[in-house]
Amino acid sequence: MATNRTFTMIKPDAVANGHIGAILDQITKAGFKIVALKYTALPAEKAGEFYAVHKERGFFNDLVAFMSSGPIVAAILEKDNAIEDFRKLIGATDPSKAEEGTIRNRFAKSIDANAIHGSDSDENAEIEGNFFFSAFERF
Ligand code: DGI
Repeated sequence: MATNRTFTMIKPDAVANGHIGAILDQITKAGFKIVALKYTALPAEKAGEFYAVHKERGFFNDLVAFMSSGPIVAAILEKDNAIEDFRKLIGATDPSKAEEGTIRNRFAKSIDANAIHGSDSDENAEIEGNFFFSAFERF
């Protein structure tokens, strides 16, 4: 298992509900090192760009509206086996199917407002990290 990186966003629902601290605590306690961190927001145009892969899906407009509805926290995380371990830590896309104790199980209310994002591949982690952070913002 190589040490590698993943990208995450704490989504507008979890930020609005006051869960930034608890989620970052769970992430760092699970062994992820924060190597970049930003409190920011995604205007609709940027949210559409970030989720361009879903643009033909029925839920795309709702997804863009939700992701641009309030501030988010973006971060790059480092750990052995980062992508797979982080997907396990956040749980299934639909929080009603997310395992007990996962971040989505604890903090998400619905499939569209599901608290957190985690990259699904090394390649996407790189693209998504570059979307939010310049070289001098990552360590
Ligand atoms: O990688 P994930 O975030 O677990 O899931 P994904 O890449 O398949 O989808 C990206 C986001 O799009 C997901 O976190 C929430 C939203 N989404 C996915 N499937 C559905 C959905 N939203 C609605 N309303 N309905 C869906 O079926």
